[in-house]
Amino acid sequence: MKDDKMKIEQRLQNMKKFYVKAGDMIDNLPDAIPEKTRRMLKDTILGDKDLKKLMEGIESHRPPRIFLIGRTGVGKSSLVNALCGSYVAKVSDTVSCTENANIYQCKDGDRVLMDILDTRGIAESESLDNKVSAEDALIKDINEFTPDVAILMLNCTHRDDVSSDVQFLKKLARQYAEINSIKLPIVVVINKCDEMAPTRYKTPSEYPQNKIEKINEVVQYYKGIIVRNGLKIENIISVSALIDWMTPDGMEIDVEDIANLPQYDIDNLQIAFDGRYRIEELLDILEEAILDFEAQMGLRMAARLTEVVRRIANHLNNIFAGISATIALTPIPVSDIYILLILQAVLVSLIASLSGRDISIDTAKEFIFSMGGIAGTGFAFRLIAQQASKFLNAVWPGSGSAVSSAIAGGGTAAIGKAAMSYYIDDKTMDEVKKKFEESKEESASNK
Ligand SMILES: Nc1nc2c(ncn2[C@@H]2O[C@H](COP(=O)(O)OP(=O)(O)O)[C@@H](O)[C@H]2O)c(=O)[nH]1
Ligand SMILES: [Mg+2]
Repeated sequence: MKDDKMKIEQRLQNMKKFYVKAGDMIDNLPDAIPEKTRRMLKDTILGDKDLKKLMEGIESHRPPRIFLIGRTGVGKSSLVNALCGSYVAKVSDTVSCTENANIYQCKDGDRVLMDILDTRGIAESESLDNKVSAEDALIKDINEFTPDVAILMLNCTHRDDVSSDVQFLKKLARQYAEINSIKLPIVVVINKCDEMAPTRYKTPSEYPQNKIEKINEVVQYYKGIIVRNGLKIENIISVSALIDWMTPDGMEIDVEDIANLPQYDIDNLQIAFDGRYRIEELLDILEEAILDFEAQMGLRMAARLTEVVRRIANHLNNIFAGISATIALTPIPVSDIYILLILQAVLVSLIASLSGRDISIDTAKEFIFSMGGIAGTGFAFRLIAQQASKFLNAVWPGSGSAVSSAIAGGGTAAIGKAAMSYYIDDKTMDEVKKKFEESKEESASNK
């Protein structure tokens, strides 16, 4: 987890370099690869629209600006950590706008993950007299912040009267739309679901039916208030932001005490217990609610980098499997099998680079050989090619004296999936081999 976190910046840099790397690799393929195949590789990979869009997202994203409104203790700070999957301290000094609001940045190293405007909500304003002017001042602050999305946080464990906050948001949304000519998307998040009875079930997958039903009743209750007040929202969801943290040496620590820890411990906090409930769904909802492409991508980069990587890798895998199948439309004679091997090695190497690792084509070949239980060390590639029958039989039994289109496509896809589970999901070699066998069987049964 922590390892994951530290590598975000490096991984993004690697992914940005991906196109350059892919181009270079194709340019430097051994002469034995026909010009036609090279061109197909280049055109298909570098010209792919979906891949381009994903790359664009990496290139041009900005931290999403999130406006959080909810009473003290409802879990606003915890939600930010839950969304990021790590303890993201507020590094920047909080800028106090009004007595009720402050702005801070969540950071991972030097990288800003999110800009947050945090407010206790209008219900907590001191006096009624103050309320009207405080409200106007707050609306001014929020409009200056121009949030991409507003999150109203409510508490699942007691049914508060939240009408004043709902009315406030309604007024805010109207002004926001007038000033910015786009609507302010509002998402309602009902937190602390884990504390609903029976409270002993904290692990989301173990929530019993009666707990879920009680949670849903609260959702209906709040929904009623929102509808009666005429506030338009994008969505409403019940969640738990519960995460217990521990120091790198395994000491569990109360959230309240985190600030007292040595800085090293704060920077390296780990998840001791993950009680997060429906946070992935909330991320989907937020991504959908945020209208700005760059902010949407920013949210993804902050919260779901591994998913982004997996998506790109999957897409690459399909492209390479397609190319492999195409070049084998005329069955590839065993003596030319290295064309396929090189293609697969390029695929493995690109997948590794997405995971933040820089591996050579030779290392990629080693990886492929090991899938067939063959140690490739020291073999010249040509030599391996001469042994291709043996290799093929180990990797794809029954491929015979020539490689058909289906075998080539399925085989490449299986190698790609194996590379993903090794380099992206950090599985052990044994697990990867198992995965490889499964993928092979899958593709065999699809033939
Ligand atoms: N059980 C449980 N506790 C939570 C949850 N979210 C926050 N808390 C706890 O509630 C307290 C207040 O949370 P905090 O994020 O500081 O609330 P904020 O004042 O809205 O920022 C802290 O002790 C958190 O650990 C949750 O989903 N479940
Ligand atoms: Mg807070």
